[in-house]
Amino acid sequence: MRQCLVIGSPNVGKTLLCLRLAQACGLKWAFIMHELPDGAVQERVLTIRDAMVTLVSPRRYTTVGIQTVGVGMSAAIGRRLVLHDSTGLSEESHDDALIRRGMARTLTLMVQTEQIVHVVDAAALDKGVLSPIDTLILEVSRERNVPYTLVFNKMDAPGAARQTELYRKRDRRTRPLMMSALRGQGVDDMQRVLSRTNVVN
Ligand SMILES: Nc1nc2c(ncn2[C@@H]2O[C@H](COP(=O)(O)OP(=O)(O)O)[C@@H](O)[C@H]2O)c(=O)[nH]1
Ligand SMILES: [Mg+2]
Repeated sequence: MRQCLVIGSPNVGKTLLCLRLAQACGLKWAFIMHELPDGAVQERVLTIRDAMVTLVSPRRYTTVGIQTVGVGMSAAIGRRLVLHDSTGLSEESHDDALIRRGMARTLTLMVQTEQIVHVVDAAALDKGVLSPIDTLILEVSRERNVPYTLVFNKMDAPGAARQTELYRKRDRRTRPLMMSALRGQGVDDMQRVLSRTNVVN
């Protein structure tokens, strides 16, 4: 089973993207293993719908620690992928020690994982430029030379299309995959990319 880390800043839609992907793969239930920053493991089985209500939130740092969602890719592909949803990373340290530990665990996984999905809030870009933490994630991923996908999420939000256009003019090498986890748009593309190996965009 291929291990894939879903990484990015807080509140960019990482958790919703994981659940949308599970839904697109036909899962009705999400088996979620929640690794808490203190090392304890909590297992929960939720319907995808309940998971969306419980785990997706406009509050920053709702995901503390690593949430693992097993996603069965299509039978034709016959491959399984394990998505590790992670604590949002930010440049500044956080007052809460649990969140700091969650971030540290995310960084550890970034250098160990077999595949990286890097989620960015397209509407939050400034003049089409990635934030310092997103630039760091992109550079480390390239150094690691594992399949890497840059996802521009929240394409439904005002300004997202313009920011994406500006980004593309600056960086023609990295082709972001555009999606709206909220509306479920772009999930098929995501599935296609994840089911191929050795994809680096
Ligand atoms: N407009 C818009 N909002 C989204 C989208 N994806 C996620 N959100 C919202 O962004 C907030 C954070 O989502 P969440 O998945 O918890 O982000 P995480 O902190 O990166 O895991 C929630 O209020 C979501 O409903 C999207 O594609 N478009
Ligand atoms: Mg989350």
